[in-house]
Amino acid sequence: MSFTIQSAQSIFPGTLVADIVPTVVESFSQLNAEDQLALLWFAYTEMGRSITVAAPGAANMILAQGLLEQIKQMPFEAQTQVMYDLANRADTPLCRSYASFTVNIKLGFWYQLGEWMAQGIVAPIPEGYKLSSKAADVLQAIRNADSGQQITILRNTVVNMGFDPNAPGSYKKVSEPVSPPIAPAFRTKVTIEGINDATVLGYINNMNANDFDAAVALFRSEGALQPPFERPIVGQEAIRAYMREECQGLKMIPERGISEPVEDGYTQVKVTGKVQTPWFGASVGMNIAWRFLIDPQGKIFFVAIDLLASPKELLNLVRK
Ligand code: EQ3
Repeated sequence: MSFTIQSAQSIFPGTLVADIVPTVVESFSQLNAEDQLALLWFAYTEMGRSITVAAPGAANMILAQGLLEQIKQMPFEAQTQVMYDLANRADTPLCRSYASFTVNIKLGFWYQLGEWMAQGIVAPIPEGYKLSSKAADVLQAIRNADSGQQITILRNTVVNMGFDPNAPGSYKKVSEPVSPPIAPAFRTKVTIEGINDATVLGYINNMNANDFDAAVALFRSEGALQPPFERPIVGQEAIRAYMREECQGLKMIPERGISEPVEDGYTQVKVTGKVQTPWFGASVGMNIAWRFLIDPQGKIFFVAIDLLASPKELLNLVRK
């Protein structure tokens, strides 16, 4: 039997992922716009007490500046309407512009609105606002999640806002500046207990160095990368576009792994560890598994990145 992208998806089937994330994102999407916005405000301010969000780099925010300035000039009522429209995914020019932003610009856009809400420049959530009981349940579910899961929930709700006339997952976004790869002399090299596979180590080291061309070259031309809770991204070009958009400044801290031969000369490798995003730095380490399928030529045929259900899963390196 030869592997297909579909059959590769089920390597290491015993990996327990954080199902709480899609479940909460789904219940969130069923709330009305007012509750969604208020809930995000409460969740964000509660989280802000324990973890700090880094302000986005100015260069990246230039693309959202026009829209933000436009909102800043509006009276409170119109500002509130814009936020409702975004949550309702209304078809307005502003919602279309928002949808054309990359994930990081969307997050930066809300980060700025949040700052302005706190300063009274943008319409705040009314004092004493009472969440519906459904929304209060969703907030409680977010509280029960660990910090890595919480920021993923927040991210996914924000990403879904606005009006996107294109197919979901198409990477024809407004591009943001890409920082150059770290110079070879300054690169760090990871060690992973139980793993000495050059492809896997090369993947992590190149990702940590922002060297996406080198990381993509490790994939087979029709290879695939599957981000948490998403469908596989297939082919080197699509993977490169995704990495330039989503992987800048990520810090990958793999800890341990297991590697074993499977059929037709392929090798499956599971690595567990942490990933930090530039937004939260070292204050949030997401518990992650990478499930690689390496072909007989040493190229990545498939890699899935999973957000793990609990820290205990970091030690789950069994095959089944
Ligand atoms: C203003 C406020 C608060 C209230 C208003 O009513 C509504 C909204 C929306 C508000 C604002 C909310 C804000 C500002 C939310 C900000 C959230 C942020 C900054 C979230 C950031 C999350 C980042 C995450 C989850 C990054 C995860 C990255 C991972 C797991 C990377 C994994 C990968 C690895 C390891 C690979 O090997 C390949 C690539 C891949 C990316 C998959």
